[in-house]
Amino acid sequence: MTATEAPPQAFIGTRRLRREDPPLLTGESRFTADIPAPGALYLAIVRSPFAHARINSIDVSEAKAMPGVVHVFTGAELEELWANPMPCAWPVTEDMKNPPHYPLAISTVNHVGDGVAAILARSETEARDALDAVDVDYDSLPAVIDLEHALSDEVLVHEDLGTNTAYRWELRLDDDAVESAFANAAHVVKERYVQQRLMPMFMEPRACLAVPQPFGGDITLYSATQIPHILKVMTAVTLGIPEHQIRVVAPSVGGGFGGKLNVYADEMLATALAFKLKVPVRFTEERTENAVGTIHGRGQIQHMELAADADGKVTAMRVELVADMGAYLQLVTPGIPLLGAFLYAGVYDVGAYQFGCTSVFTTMTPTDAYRGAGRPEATFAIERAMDALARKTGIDPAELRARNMIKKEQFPYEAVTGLTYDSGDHEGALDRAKELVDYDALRAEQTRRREAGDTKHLGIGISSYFEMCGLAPSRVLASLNYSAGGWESATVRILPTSKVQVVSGATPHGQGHETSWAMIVADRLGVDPDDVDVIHSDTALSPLGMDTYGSRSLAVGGIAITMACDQVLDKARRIAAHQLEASAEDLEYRGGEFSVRGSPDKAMPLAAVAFEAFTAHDLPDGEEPNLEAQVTYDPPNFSWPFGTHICVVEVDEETGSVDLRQYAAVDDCGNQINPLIVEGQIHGGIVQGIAQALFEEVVYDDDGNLQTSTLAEYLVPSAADVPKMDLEQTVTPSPTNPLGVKGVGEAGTIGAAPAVINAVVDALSPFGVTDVPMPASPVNVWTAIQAARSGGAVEGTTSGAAAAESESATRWRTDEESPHDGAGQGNQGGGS
Ligand code: MCN
Repeated sequence: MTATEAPPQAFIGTRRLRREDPPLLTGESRFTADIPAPGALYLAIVRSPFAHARINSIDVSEAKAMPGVVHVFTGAELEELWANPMPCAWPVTEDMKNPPHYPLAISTVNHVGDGVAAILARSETEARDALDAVDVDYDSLPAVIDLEHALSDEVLVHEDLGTNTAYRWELRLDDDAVESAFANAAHVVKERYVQQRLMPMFMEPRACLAVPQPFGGDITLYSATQIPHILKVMTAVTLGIPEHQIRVVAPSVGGGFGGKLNVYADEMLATALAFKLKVPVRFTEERTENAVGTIHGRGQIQHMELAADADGKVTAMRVELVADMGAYLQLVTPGIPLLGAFLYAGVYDVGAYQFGCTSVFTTMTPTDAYRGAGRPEATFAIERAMDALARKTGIDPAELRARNMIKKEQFPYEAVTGLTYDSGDHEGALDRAKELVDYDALRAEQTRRREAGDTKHLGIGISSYFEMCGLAPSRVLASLNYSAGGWESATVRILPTSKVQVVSGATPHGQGHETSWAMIVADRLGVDPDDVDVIHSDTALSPLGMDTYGSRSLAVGGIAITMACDQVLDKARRIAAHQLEASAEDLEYRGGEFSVRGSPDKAMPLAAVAFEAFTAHDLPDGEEPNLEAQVTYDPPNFSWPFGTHICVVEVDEETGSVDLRQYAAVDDCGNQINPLIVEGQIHGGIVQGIAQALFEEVVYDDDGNLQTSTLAEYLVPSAADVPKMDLEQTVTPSPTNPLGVKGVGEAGTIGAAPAVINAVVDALSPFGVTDVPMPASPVNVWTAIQAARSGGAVEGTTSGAAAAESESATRWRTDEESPHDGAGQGNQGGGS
């Protein structure tokens, strides 16, 4: 086999059980808090109870005298430890405002939970007991929790900035085309959606442990992080410690969901103090601390406008966002809305496109990446707006989508945003999803039940999505001002005993990489997956890496591994040819053995070649010993997975409760390495989308106090809340990488929320309801019904004008009945 020949696939595509699971299920996995560190001091952080306040003074004397307390430091006392403020790696515009953010606030606190003092004690209990003994004198300042009000700059979060606007970013490619499409539109819909804030909820909250090494000033930082490599660089930059003296290890992480794609104050404090005091320092977050100290996700207000012709073909769209940055810019906070900017056109062939985003500071916990990061928000908006257009035109939502979808033959497709979509078959996914739920029968049942006056209303919601993942080509990231590349690195080496070691720069935290990577290597090299050891998440063993997020690990890291395998095999072929006294071109590689074409007795197993490479007694001239290759791969394009999800709900008009009756998802992530893992990723992702649609919401009161700081108030769905799902996949390989794969880690989350909310709104359309705010909790649903009945608007939703539409007007109209309202005369009040 040469590197370009397709290897026989024995493992890729099989449902191999995850090797990661036995230690996780039997409690043998080692999490950060399990790592022993004799003599470690426990770090506890005194956090602001105010959303916004000036610090007048901090009295630590009482806390210092508490049992077990060794040190207490204020922000001012530690100022000298920081070479730089906490990092933000995505300055999206030249003039972006980025207020200095230090691990402990020095003069002003800007959200509940902002750290003001650090306590180090001999035990965790003693450290936490001393928290209340620190006496901070604050002057409280007004909170800023309403995004649209924040824009007015009436109350400034950071007074020195003179504005609450962090940046304004636009994608305006052809304004004339957009204006003309809207001027000539037969239908216009204008919608306003609210993406509520969400909290990443891990099995293990964040934890870290910084251990100074005995000699030479080196330090090891163990952290429940998704990004050990990025964390190493950023620790060096923030603390001014030479990067080569820092080793970062991510043991079992307990899930990340984007929330551990960050650099946190506690990580910097633990490392800086361990380095300064020459003693291990450990920090483990409590669940309530997690609610204020770890980033939140989403937090956007979206204005969507679609222009369409008389047949419902979208001719242009305008998107305008207000994005909540929270109190500070964390690692990639500003870039999150931009990741969505390229996806608001969804799976549709839209004529012209305009996007603008204004990002504002508020006095709430900073936002940042949360599973999907910008892309679920974009998909939600376009998929809700397509349903609004369906109502406006009277065209069935499935039919309207099919009319607008990019056709299979149009791929590779140059999108209006300038990006190239690699491959897709959107109508195929939509058709299959419709079959899975028996769409026509459902619509017939819906009509029957409405006519019979059923108080449980059947709703059907569709969401077709496109995802931009496999982050990403470094040059594209450069054009978005991202401060790092999008490559990934891998080393493959065959040991003298023929076992294989893979060193991966991707850093799994629940995605099953060890299993997947072993399957790729086993097929590529013709070995047993059990003979492949996968090393990751330790910067001493895997010094090069860009880590795991953005569903990039397979489409970037997996390809690096594939290419490294090919290079190892090429070298093995040269050594085998030398040993067999044949030319390399005459060798075949099958079943783990090289043989000379036409002379099957002249053969040499890979194991023997590996041993020859190790002893180096008889290698070809100029050939280096050992079988090893290191590859750093920068992809030429993103990968573009897609799919259609259909959710079927029954909504009780008397209680407002939503019963998820059926959920069907047809996803396409190209060729699959392990369909079992793919299904698990989709399943978990969908649950997170359902959670946003029906359950989860971060709530602050007017003074900026978090009202949902425990799991009693922040409603995370349990297994019992989720229906059995019909999961199917179509396979449309990506033409941009040798495995034909696309990412899948965020797909479910991206597709799910709009499918659920479209179903709820569809169920309630007889009342004239055109929007229900997320989460569609019983109270929100019930309120929407009552508001529609009384002709009023629901707070935070589209206007009541739409809600007041009559029952007959909101049934799906036929094309003939569709009112072709004149140019630009869409429903200005919102809704459809
Ligand atoms: N896979 C496959 N075939 C494909 C695509 C993927 O077999 N065509 C497999 C891969 O080999 C890998 C897994 O699916 O084992 C996910 O791969 P990929 O789509 O490349 O995504 P990443 O590994 O980069 O994971 C990141 C993604 C993100 S961004 C979040 S957030 C997320 C997620 O994955 N957080 C998770 N999945 C999670 N799963 C768990 N259990 N916990 C989290 O915190």
